[in-house]
Amino acid sequence: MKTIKKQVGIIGAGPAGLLLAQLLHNEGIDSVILEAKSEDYVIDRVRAGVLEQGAADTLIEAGVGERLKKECIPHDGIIFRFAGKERYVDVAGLTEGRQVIVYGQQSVVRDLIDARRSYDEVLFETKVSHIEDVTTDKPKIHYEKDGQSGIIECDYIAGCDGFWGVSRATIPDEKKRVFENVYPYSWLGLLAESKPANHVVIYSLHENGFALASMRSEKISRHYIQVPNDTNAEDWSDEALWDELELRLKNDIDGFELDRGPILQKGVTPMRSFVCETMRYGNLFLAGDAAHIVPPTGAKGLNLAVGDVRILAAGLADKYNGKGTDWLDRYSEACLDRIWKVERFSWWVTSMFHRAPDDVEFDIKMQQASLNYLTSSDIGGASFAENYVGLPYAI
Ligand code: FAS
Ligand code: PHB
Repeated sequence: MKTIKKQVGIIGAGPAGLLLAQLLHNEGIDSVILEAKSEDYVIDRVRAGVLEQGAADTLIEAGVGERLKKECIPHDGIIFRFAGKERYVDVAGLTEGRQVIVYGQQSVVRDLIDARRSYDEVLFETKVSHIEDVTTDKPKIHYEKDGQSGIIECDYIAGCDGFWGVSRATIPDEKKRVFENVYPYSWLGLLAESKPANHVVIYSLHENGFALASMRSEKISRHYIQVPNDTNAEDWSDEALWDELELRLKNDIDGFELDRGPILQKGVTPMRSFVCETMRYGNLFLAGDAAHIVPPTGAKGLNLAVGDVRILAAGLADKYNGKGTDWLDRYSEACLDRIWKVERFSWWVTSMFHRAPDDVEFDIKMQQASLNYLTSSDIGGASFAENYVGLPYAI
């Protein structure tokens, strides 16, 4: 049985694990990432697309922002469509110039993997079976690779293995509390070779349900519609999907046409709000989707992961540089303070733009009135804008 010794063992090569490894590397701390899937699978996964300004700045400061700076699409605002009205929320104007940055998660993950390549620190197709001794100062990660089993012996374990990973399950039930809300609808998303519907993202509240128009570049669009939970993407022909998307985005407003093109990928994303309290158990630290899930309305999933690893990297750097363990000791509490605020924002935006099966007419009136208020009041708009561009990080 092969045993590898490292300061930090990281499970999962998603944005959380990869960015943590980059930040630790910049602090001279060695780590290894164990990823169950292949490199191509991890890179080809179509997920988030909108970065908060702070997340983009973190990637640039970490030294993996060259392509981001060249290819990203900054947005100063967002468009809301509802009740036959189109309203522009001047996010930059309401936040002294802060923006959101459209740059696909696939690109973020590729940039981070490229940065790790020369250090050979990402073990792909390496599945972690279990973790042990996390309450000792020599926790161990047990993994399987090419039919062989091995052990990573380390000082600290970062559980960045997403919602379905092994890390959170390692924390005994009596040591954690989980809070969850599963929404009675999902998103059917598509990636297409077509011109974006607008230069900023459009959120549309339609009686048939939510619709969102986004992009990845000037030639690649990313759109979503709300669908029932048991929907199978193949149930929707491409034409029916474009028709419904156009109907909901148009929202009875004249002069709106949606450019159509070959659909490259489509898939259904379930929607849940989920938080695990605590995010630390002994020398195991959870980060990203392993500890919390937000519905994608509000585009916060990837951005929350960045907030976690900024604190974890700072805490580990302080520890290894002999500056004490204050940030490690406060890790869970510091992360959860911002996480619960972002969970609230994501739940609020989701509730404002989606039609629940048991909604009555009064509910849609309330949604329309909420949108009418926050798009006709600078104070209301500023509250949305401050959250959309990203709340301040703890560190
Ligand atoms: P990730 O899930 O990205 O990465 C975890 C990694 O751990 C995976 O690569 C997995 O293979 C690996 N792993 C799991 N178990 C393991 C084991 N036992 N051994 C080794 N490796 C293991 N956010 C948005 O803002 N907008 C969106 O449109 C959007 N769409 C999404 C669509 C989907 C289907 C999903 C699931 C999420 C979406 N998100 C979206 C949220 C998304 O961006 C996540 O928040 C982000 O990927 C979280 O990053 P990580 O925490 O690194 O987890
Ligand atoms: C995306 O571009 O994928 C996107 C944009 C806004 C969201 C969610 C996803 O709220």
